[in-house]
Amino acid sequence: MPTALITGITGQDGLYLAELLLSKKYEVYGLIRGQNNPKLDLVRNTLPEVKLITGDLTDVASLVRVLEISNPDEIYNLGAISFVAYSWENASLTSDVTGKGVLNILEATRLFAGDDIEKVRFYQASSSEMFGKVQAVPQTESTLLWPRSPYGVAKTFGHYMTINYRESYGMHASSGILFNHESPRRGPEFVTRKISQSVARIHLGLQSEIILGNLDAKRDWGFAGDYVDAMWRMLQQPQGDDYVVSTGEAHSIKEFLNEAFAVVGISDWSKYVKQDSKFMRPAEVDLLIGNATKAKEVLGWEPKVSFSELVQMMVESDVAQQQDLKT
Ligand code: G4F
Repeated sequence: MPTALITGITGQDGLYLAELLLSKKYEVYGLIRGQNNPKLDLVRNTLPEVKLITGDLTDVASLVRVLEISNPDEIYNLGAISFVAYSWENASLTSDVTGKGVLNILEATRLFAGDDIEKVRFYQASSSEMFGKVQAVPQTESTLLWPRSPYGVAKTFGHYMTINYRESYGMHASSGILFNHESPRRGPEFVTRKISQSVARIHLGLQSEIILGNLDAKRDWGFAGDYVDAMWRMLQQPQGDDYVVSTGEAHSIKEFLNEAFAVVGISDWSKYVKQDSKFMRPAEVDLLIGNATKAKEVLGWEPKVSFSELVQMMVESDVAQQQDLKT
């Protein structure tokens, strides 16, 4: 039975990945940051088979201890401060966790594995946010990185560190450059879930409007459940490498609104949507769209859920959830 350690187990991707690995008969350990984590009960209730260990990406010694306890064959580093807008207000903390945290777990792995470093396989959750002010459309593994947020800069550091450990120590280290991926488990601070939850509440008469920022920004949105499968496939390859994971389709926030309101039978949503500059960003990334040809050819990976199906899944889930809360 292979063993996997997942950092960021309480997040959307952590849960989907743990489910996938458990279905493949892995023993799964999850790193948690100890006290007062509001999502801990969610993991305990949804996936009681996952073994939780306390540690912190900013503390190398704690990571070495976690590796000694879990003795993993595969490490999935999904832990990060992942809300881009927050990273301008907390740039230093974001750099410590999202950037230097990657170095810490790579170094802890090197210390833990010693001469057996090639036996431990490592996945780094890199991000399309690294492309920022895009230098080519669509973006591939070799497109120049030009991050536009402290979060993007931190992810870029983690991406290059992962490559560096692969090249310096022969580590089986892969970097998945994942474009936006969403689901009913997405946090409500992200725009897709903010919209799906608000549309559900408007439909049920619980809310009158949604206040958003830039409606023209475009994203390449896929389904998180599909994307964790790409992570696993990367670690089954003979060598570590970098892969773009995306749908190859970009849609604007306005298109997301069209689809979401259509699910509850509303075609003209203009009276429900307001804009406020507080949701605008100091620097925006306007056209993220990925070319996942390499993932398709090497990993045999393709997205299964379409944009319309994703929006429908999210709105229907939120309608059901809001109805439950009402009763
Ligand atoms: O949903 P978002 O906050 O996601 P963002 O910034 O693209 O980041 C997500 O995807 C990245 C992959 O590229 C991940 F690395 C990252 O961790 C995260 O998962 O914002 C999407 C777009 C932005 O252009 C933003 O300006 O939506 C626009 N937007 C418009 N109104 C809004 C809002 N975003 C949020 N969060 N809230 C709004 O009211």
